Formats: sequence, C-alpha cells, structure tokens
Amino acid sequence: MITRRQALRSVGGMALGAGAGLMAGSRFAALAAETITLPFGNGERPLVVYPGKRALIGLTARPPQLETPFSVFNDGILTPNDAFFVRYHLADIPLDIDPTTFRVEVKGKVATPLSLSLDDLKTKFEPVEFVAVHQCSGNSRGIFQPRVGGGQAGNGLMGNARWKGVPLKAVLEKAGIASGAVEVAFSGLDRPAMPQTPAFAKSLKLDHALDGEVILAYQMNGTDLPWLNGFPLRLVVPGYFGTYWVKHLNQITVLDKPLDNFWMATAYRIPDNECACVPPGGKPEKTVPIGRFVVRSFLTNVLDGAKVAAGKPLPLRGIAFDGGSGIARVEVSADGGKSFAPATLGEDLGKYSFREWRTSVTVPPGDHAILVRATNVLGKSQPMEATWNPSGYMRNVVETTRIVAA
Ligand SMILES: Nc1nc2c(c(=O)[nH]1)N[C@H]1C(S)=C(S)[C@@H](COP(=O)(O)O)O[C@H]1N2
Ligand SMILES: [Mo]
Repeated sequence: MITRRQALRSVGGMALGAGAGLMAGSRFAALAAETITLPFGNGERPLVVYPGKRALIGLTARPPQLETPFSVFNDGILTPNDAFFVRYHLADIPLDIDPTTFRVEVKGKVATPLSLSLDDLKTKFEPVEFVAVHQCSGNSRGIFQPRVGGGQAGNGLMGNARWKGVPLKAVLEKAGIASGAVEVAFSGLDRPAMPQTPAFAKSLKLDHALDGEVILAYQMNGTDLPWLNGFPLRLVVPGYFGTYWVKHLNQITVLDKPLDNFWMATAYRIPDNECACVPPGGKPEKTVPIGRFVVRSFLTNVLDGAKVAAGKPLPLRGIAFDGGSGIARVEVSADGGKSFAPATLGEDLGKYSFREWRTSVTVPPGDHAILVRATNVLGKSQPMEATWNPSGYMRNVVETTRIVAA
C-alpha cells in the first residue's frame, strides 16, 4: 500500500511536464499536521503541500489557491519558487503540458500570425531578466473591515522574484501590428469546469503591451517556472496586479476593440477616484480596471504580540514596494504613529523589487505599537487609516505591529 504522502512525494519528484504530479495537486494534496491562523475571524487555515511547493497556507483546493506564510518574507528579499503563492480562478487547470510541443499563438490584428515554441522564444529573441513583485489584487482582503466577499487572504498573496523571458514588444513587432489595433488579449491553458463559467482572459492597452517592460516569462529565480505558477510561459506585467500575469500563456490576440469579458468588464475593477475607495459598505458610482500597485511596507522580523526586551535596541527589518517608481524612503514609529524616524534602505534590486529596510528602536517597559510607512519616488505614501472598496483591493494602510516590552 502506498500512502498519500508517499504518492505525493513520488510525483513531486517527477520532472515538470509529467502531468500526473498535478493530479496529486488537486486530488491528493497532503495536509500537513499544522494550521496557521491569519489575523481575522475564521482565519484558521491548513498548511498543505502541492507538487513543487513547500507547506503553504491552503485557501481552496479546486482550483488550488495557496498563500505564502508571512515568515517567508523575513528569510530574504527574493521569494523562493517553492514558497511562492498560487492563485487560479478555474478548476480545470492544465495537468499535462509537453514543453517540446507547446506553442504560443500570436494572432488577430497582426500582419503575420505566429506560432512560437519555447525554443523559438529562447533562441530567436533577446532575453531580458529583472526582479519584480507579483501581487494578487485580493492580497490582504481578509483584513478588510467591514469584511468583503472573495478569497479571505492575509498578506501572503505576494512575492518577489527574478523573471526571465522575452519582451512582448519584440514578439508583437515580429508579428507586425495591423492598423486599428487597440488592445492585446492573453489567455492560457486552464479551462472552466462548467460551460457557464467564462474562460479566463485579460487584456492590456496596446501602448502598455508595447512598452518593452511586459515580458513573456519562461524562468523564475533562475529555473523553469513552477508548474502552479504558469509553466512553461506566463505574462509578467511589472508593477501591475497579478490578474494580468496570465499563466500557461498560449494565446496572444491583438484586438481592434477593447476586451469586454467578465474578467475585464465586471471583475477586477476599482472605484474611479484617487483613493480607489468608497465609504465602508458603499458602492462605487464608476469603476475602472485595476492597474498598478499602491505603495506598501511591512515589518517582517517582529510578529504582532511579540514580547521584547525593554531599554535595549530592538533590531527591526522589513520590506517595501510600489508600482514601479521605486521606494524613496521608509520611516518607522515606535510610539504608535506620533513620531517617525527614517530606516536604512537595503540593496536596490530595481524599481519593481521588494526593497529591504532596517532600523532599530529602544522602548521602555509597556505596550507599544510599531508602525512602518514607505514613500515612493513619486512622493506617494500610505494612509494612516485603511481605505475600503467592495472587492477588497488595494489595501495599503500603514501597518501596525503591537509589542510588549519588559
Ligand atoms: N491562466 C491563468 N492565469 C492567471 C490566473 C488564472 O486563473 N488563470 N489568475 C491570475 C491572478 S488573479 C493572479 S493573482 C495570478 C497568480 O499567479 P501565481 O499563481 O503564479 O501566484 O495569476 C493570474 N494569471
Ligand atoms: Mo489575483
């Protein structure tokens, strides 16, 4: 008799491309003994193991949705592939992709439709590589007050990786954009389990698709993309929310009118105002598609409720990022937000990357609140009060960590 855990271990060791491994992902995901409790009501979650992944926070099994335990962000500025979050919308995820026969089609309003193999992408185009944060629009949604519908996530639907691939611009130019083109649509190999569910497709405005920064990525942190993060090819849209980062990408269609499917016209939209917010419980009058990340910062080495030594320097470190202007400064308050002092920024891995910060504070005995606030190169900072919208997007309040010093 082979146990579930042994089955998982054996398929986990199989080469990518062996789709049976993913069957294990949906049917036999191993439950680790532990659970993690996220900081909101009904926040208890199992830790689950999927092929190619360490134990991650399980949100749903069909489709797989996995959150990165927050402690990973204190381990290093790049998020390891096996710890990187996973989000799918559709239950019928690809389980069997042969990288030698895989093709991505470029079609629609183009002069010459293309069908490119991975080998074509790797040998016929100049590769680019950069570090960029990937973050789901629903990151931190579970923390919203009042609560909102949708995946109840803590702060672990984000990660920072080194992406390698080919500029979308180069591929589109090879196909030749025809006149009248306005948008480019992207879809992958996953399918809805039921015919009523709309297939997943997203689009970018033509000028965005041609900005030279959007890439078709085939590597993440120096190796093939993990299966669950879009093997063998995904779109990387630096600075933009994850909904545009289409996985298992096999269709690129140049359009002469905007894509108005469910995923563009109904879902993934934010209030059309400066704060992307409405009064708690309210409804926006007008919405626009979600776009760039707002600036965020986190303390990673001290957990909420930690007991610390009074009267001695307490080292603090964490991460900050924004939608691509870069982090100009990070400030930390140890007095509940009355005063802030600058932290020291770590190595600059590029304007789309997590930026490490470090400082230390010395606090007297008692209860204290540590606050961290980042400002980006455009001068945008984080609000002291959390903003609200009905989809639970764009959370970027100044985070507070309570400590007890004795
Ligand atoms: N093919 C496909 N691509 C997709 C999705 C999907 O459901 N199917 N979800 C999108 C969303 S909303 C997010 S946040 C990211 C998640 O990427 P990850 O699983 O690599 O973390 O993939 C995006 N690309
Ligand atoms: Mo997402």
